[in-house]
Amino acid sequence: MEKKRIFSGIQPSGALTIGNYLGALKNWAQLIDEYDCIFSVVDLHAITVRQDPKELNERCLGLIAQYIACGIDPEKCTIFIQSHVPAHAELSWILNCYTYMGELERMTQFKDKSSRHADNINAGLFTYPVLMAADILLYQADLVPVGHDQKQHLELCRDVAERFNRIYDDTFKIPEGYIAKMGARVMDLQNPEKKMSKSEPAGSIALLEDIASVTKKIKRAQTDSLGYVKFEEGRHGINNLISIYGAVTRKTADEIENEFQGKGYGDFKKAIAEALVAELEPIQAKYQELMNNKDYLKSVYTSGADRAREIADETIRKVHQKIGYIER
Ligand code: ATP
Ligand code: LTN
Repeated sequence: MEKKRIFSGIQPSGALTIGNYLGALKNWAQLIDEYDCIFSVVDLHAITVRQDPKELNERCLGLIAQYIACGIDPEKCTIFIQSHVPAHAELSWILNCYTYMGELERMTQFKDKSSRHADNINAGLFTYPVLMAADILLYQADLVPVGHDQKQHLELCRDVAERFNRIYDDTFKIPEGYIAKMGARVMDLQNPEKKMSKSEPAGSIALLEDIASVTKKIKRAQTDSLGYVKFEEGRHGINNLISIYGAVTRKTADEIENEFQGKGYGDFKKAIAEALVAELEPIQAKYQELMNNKDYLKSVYTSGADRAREIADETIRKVHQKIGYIER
C-alpha cells in the first residue's frame, strides 16, 4: 500500500524557538518512517514581513540544517526550499480567485500581524493563507502537522479545496491537520498568555540557544505563588512549563504531577532545564557539523526540489485542465 503523504513548512523569518521545535519539528521527525513526508522552508511566506536579504539567505540554509539536525533524515523524506518550485506561486494565484475577501479578513494571524507591522500591511500578508493552501494542495497531502496557531489557516485550506472540487469535481485531496497533544502551544516564558514567538527573544528559547542561557531562562520563567505542580485552569505559567516538560519527555500531565508531588518549583525547573539541555545539545552539535558541509546541504535541497517539482507540476497540469486552459 502507498504511504499517506505529509506536507509542512516553517518560515525562515527568525531563529527557531523551542515552540517551533516542540510544536512542529519534533513531531515531524516521528512521522518520517510511516509517511511520505515533504518539508519545505517557506521563504515565499517570509517576505510578507520585511527581511534583510543577507540574513534571509543565511537563515534558509540554516533552517535546512536545523531540519536535518532535528532528525528529519533527507534519505527518508523530501526537504526543499519553496521558491525553488514555481508551482507554489502559480497555484496560489489561481486559488486567490477561489477565496473570498471575507474569509481572509477573519484570519487572526492577519489581524495580529497587521497590527504589529502597521507600516507594511501588504497584500501578501493578507493572502498568506492562500499560499499556504497552495503549498499543501499541490502535494495532495493527507496530513499537515502544525502547531495550534495554524488551525484556522488549515480550515481555510480545506474550505477552498472543497469549493474548487465542487466546481470542477475531484481535484484536490482534502487534508487533515495533525496537532500534537503536548507542545502544540508553547507560550512565552515571561508572558505565558502569549504564544512563544521568534520575534520575542526574552521570553523564548531558541533551538540554537547557548546552553547556559537555556537554564537561566527556565529558572526565570513566570510561575505563580501556589507552589505545587499541577495543570489547572488559569495557571498559565505552570501549565506552560508542564506542557514544555511533557513535550520534551513525552510524559503526560498526570505523570508529571506525580513526579513532582511534594516538590517545589525549584526542583521542577531544574528537571525541565536538564531535559531540555539533553535534548538540545545533540541537535546543536549536529547543526554545527552540517553547517560545515554546505555542499551536502545543497545536494539535499536541490534533489528535494527536483522531487517536489515533479509532484507539484502534476497537480498544476490537472488544475489547468479542469479550469480549461490550453495545454502547454
Ligand atoms: P512568526 O512568529 O514569524 O509568524 P512562527 O514561528 O509563528 O513565526 P512558523 O515559523 O511558520 O511561524 O511556524 C512553524 C511551525 O511552528 C508551525 O507549525 C507553527 O504552528 C509552529 N509554532 C510556532 N510557534 C509555536 C509555539 N509557540 N508553540 C507551538 N508551535 C509553534
Ligand atoms: N503558515 C505557517 C507556515 C506554513 C505552513 C505551510 C505550514 C506555510 N505553508 C504549509 C504547514 C503547511 C506558519 O506560519 N506557521
